[in-house]
Amino acid sequence: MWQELLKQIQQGDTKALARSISLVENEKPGYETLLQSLPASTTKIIGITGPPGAGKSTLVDALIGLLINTGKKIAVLCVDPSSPFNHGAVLGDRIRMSDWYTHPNVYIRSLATRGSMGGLHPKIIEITDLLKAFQFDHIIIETVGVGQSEVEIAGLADVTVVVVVPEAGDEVQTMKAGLMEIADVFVVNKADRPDADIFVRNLRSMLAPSFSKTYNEVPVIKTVASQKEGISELSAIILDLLQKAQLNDKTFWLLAEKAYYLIEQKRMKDVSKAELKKEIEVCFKKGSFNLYKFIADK
Ligand SMILES: Nc1nc2c(ncn2[C@@H]2O[C@H](COP(=O)(O)OP(=O)(O)O)[C@@H](O)[C@H]2O)c(=O)[nH]1
Ligand SMILES: [Mg+2]
Repeated sequence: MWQELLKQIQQGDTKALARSISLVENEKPGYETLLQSLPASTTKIIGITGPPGAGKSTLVDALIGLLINTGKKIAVLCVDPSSPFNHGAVLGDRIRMSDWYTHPNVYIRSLATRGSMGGLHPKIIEITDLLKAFQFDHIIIETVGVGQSEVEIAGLADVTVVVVVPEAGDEVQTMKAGLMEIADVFVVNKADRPDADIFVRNLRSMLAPSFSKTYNEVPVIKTVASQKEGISELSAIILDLLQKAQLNDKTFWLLAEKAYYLIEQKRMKDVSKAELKKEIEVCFKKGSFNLYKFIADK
């Protein structure tokens, strides 16, 4: 079954792609074989992250509009951990990206995290790799940057775009260090707001070489996504960064990051807390229980 699916995916069958994503999401029999059969791919991932309401979906919508003009095939994965039941995210994104839902060269899929608070979707790495097998020209992943998830997206994307909005002038000062570290590009969206220029200036000075050497090349771009302003500049920068992201040290760090995450998941797969509790109880009642010895014997 998976052989047929893989063949269909490679031939550009979006229904087969959707089916294989469900297969992996639900860990249906054969999903591991399918994943292990995926051919090597060089498609790069564009990550777009930032707080809820910053205009990420609107921005992605505008970016699709630019990229599609050049005849490219594009996949978009929207991951919204703030909506465990998905409805909100799907509806909102569907309206915002409505132009593209029926376009033959665009594939949009929304995912919600299940169960966990925040963070990325548990199967995001695998789903991204399925998309890579389809041979899209660009894969865009939109995630909500809350808590740790913005750091996680950095381990997934070859180029990470952090979207922020101009707030009170000194908001930049309190911006989470996490966002600073992962951004390859900063987008100040909603630049139609009054304090946009002050905000951009503060952000730039914060990113200036005097602040830290590492950040001195992070571009800051002003956009008004709802008016499609600043999009071509952003797109040019992203394409340039993607070009530079060809096989370098970061490529292997990204793969190591993914391997680490997958190994961790695999290890924990057979561990059930309820089962542990039962075993501990038995051990404990035998007397002189030692937690470390218990773990070592596992
Ligand atoms: N004023 C203004 N509103 C915008 C801009 N970009 C997006 N919006 C609006 O901001 C709201 C949230 O946008 P959305 O793309 O869903 O944000 P997301 O949660 O980051 O994906 C929507 O009502 C958009 O129409 C912008 O540049 N200026
Ligand atoms: Mg969104």
